[in-house]
Amino acid sequence: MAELRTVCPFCGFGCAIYIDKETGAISGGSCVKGFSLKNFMKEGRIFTPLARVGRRLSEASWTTVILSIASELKKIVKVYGGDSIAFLGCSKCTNEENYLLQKLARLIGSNNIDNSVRLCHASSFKVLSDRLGFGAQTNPFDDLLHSRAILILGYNPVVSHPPLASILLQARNKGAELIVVDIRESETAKMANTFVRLWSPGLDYMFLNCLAKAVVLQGLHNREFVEKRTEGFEEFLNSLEHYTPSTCEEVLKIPWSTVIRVAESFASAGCGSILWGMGVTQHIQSVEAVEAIVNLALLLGYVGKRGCGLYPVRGQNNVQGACDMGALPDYLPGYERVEDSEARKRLEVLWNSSELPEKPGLTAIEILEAASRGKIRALFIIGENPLRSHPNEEFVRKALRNTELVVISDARFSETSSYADFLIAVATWAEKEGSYTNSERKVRWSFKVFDPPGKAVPDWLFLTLLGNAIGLKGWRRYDSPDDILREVNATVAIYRGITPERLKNSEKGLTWPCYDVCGDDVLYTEGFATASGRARFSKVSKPVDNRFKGFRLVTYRLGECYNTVLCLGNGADSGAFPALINKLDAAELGIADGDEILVTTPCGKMVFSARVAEDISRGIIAIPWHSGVNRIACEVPLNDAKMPPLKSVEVLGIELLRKCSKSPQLQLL
Ligand SMILES: Nc1nc2c(c(=O)[nH]1)N[C@H]1C(S)=C(S)[C@@H](COP(=O)(O)OP(=O)(O)OC[C@H]3O[C@@H](n4cnc5c(=O)[nH]c(N)nc54)[C@H](O)[C@@H]3O)O[C@H]1N2
Ligand SMILES: Nc1nc2c(c(=O)[nH]1)N[C@H]1C(S)=C(S)[C@@H](COP(=O)(O)OP(=O)(O)OC[C@H]3O[C@@H](n4cnc5c(=O)[nH]c(N)nc54)[C@H](O)[C@@H]3O)O[C@H]1N2
Ligand SMILES: [Mo]
Repeated sequence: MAELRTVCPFCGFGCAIYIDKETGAISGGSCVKGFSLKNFMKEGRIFTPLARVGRRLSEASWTTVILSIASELKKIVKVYGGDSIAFLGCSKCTNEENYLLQKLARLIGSNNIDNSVRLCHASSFKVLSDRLGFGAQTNPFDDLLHSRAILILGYNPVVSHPPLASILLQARNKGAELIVVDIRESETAKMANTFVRLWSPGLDYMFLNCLAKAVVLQGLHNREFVEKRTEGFEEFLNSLEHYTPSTCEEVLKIPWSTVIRVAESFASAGCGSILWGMGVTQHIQSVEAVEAIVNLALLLGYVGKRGCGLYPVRGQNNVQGACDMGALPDYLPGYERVEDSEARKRLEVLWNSSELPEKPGLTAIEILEAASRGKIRALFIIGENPLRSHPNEEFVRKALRNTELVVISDARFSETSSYADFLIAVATWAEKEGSYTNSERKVRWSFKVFDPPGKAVPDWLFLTLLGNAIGLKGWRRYDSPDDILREVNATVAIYRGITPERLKNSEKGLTWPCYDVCGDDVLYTEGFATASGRARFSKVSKPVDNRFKGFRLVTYRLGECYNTVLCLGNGADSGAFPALINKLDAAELGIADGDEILVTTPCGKMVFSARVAEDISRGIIAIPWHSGVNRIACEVPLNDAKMPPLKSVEVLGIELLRKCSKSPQLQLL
């Protein structure tokens, strides 16, 4: 068999990518990112481990690097304790690597471990696990073909998950009603039957509560489902009293008849799904918004059935797996709570370790905040680029500068990697093997096809050697990803049946929960995974007038760019990153298409090129986040899931800097 199966390293849709070992030919990619894989993976690589000598990073041997990190770490733990160490990562690494990373952290005595979910779907995770049982998508993607109405909020799959957009298009062609809610007419909005443009960012929870009110007023809710399968309905209904047709009209600035029309078409479909993305989660009110999504689904009985699903579509290729493996400050592997002494005891026995730390650790932004005050003495960054991906570059820089020991593992040089004391050169896609879990909870094995370049090694090997060198009680030398996955099978109940043997032989993958046999790929068909077996409604908060003073900076994604790593055909200086502004706002500010503007936030200033648009709400300046705009985003306030407000940054001013007729330019000040 010359062709080997891998999993695409980009998004959480997780296309299978096949590589012919002999010719190197690649097939299976279904979007522009996937098509770029072969060349892209070779760019900017780190070939050898590097250690800081004075101001420079110099080549060093693996032995020196691992022994030096181990010895510095031991000194720090001895003086300051295990919780002075923190870990960021790694939604790009395999399940086995994430499992090892969190084990290393916990055996060192630290629960300060988080991953990019904190910038992404942490609020979805929190609400879904609290209300339904599992912090995950309920149904597979193909199931959308059975949905008769599909509500999409703050999510642009045409750009972010193109193969899913194809499924949505098929569903629409089969007669499903596609309803898209966004603050601008996104590519996905263009294929909708109904598009609702919100006039202000962060308004989704009120829109959803108004939809729920309309459903109740029209008597369209599913009484049988509510009665048999849920709890907390009365309290929810009482709290919904604050939402009346007139308060809804006031806060949403859309006629009540529009709300009724959307509610009716979604409710009367009989079977519907809800998809949401960063436009919902990266806001201060995102926990309320996801609660409102769950409330609406429960009200209509749109969960636990084929064609009725909740889809917080996952961003990174293994962000689901990183969470499943417990790379989280408050959850052990398999979603057992850190405070649960029984769960900790079970792990202590399995790991043959001494006592595990019992207090939940710091989340990602809290880790950097503590680091900026010198409270984190050693920081491990495994496959993240916080200097670009986290808000407020100056804040991140300060955190990196004020940390004694910074260990960064990456496959390529990034903005952040220059802050490393030790830079770990690692293997990436197709250069290592292991399992990944996509947004559907589907676990698949990705085979090794190529050797890593130079002296690079897979993250799991680095971690296993480091644990050994530190001499952690309970650590053991792992020989292969299979070896680690076997320990995962023994530790994580929902992965018990996902053994290396089964997984390697499974073309389509195995979906969790998979105790001994893998069950249905639709969650909650029988009961919810809560203590009572019922799903819980959330009370809603009062509507508030969302009027912000001045502008808000909103970020979004481009199809040809991937997070901080990839921008095909664009350079940061090519003027490819325009700032969208409504044409009426632009006229008031004297701005024309292509003009250079200065955007000021409480966290900095940056120059962009204006793109005057009609299809974006007023009071918003929307900028692709790949542009480096996080330089001026702010890290606070955090929402209830400890996420920063990446989609609604306060803007202090927008100034016209220079009239430009030529091609737009983006410059960093
Ligand atoms: N090409 C490409 N694909 C990717 C990525 C990439 O960078 N590039 N990244 C991957 C990752 S990590 C993730 S998490 C996913 C994210 O995928 P998406 O969630 O689709 O990402 P965004 O474009 O950031 O945000 C989605 C939409 O939210 C809208 N929006 C902003 N504020 C609001 C609001 O308040 N309300 C509403 N209703 N809408 C709002 C924006 O206009 C945008 O259209 O994509 C993954 N796939
Ligand atoms: N303003 C604003 N900011 C945002 C967002 C936004 O919408 N707006 N989106 C947020 C979202 S949804 C996310 S998920 C985050 C993403 O934030 P990050 O995870 O920091 O971003 P990536 O660019 O995906 O960086 C991943 C890094 O992992 C490395 N890598 C890849 N494979 C491996 C591997 O196997 N091992 C190791 N060790 N390294 C590897 C890559 O080279 C790269 O440097 O950004 C967030 N930031
Ligand atoms: Mo993400």
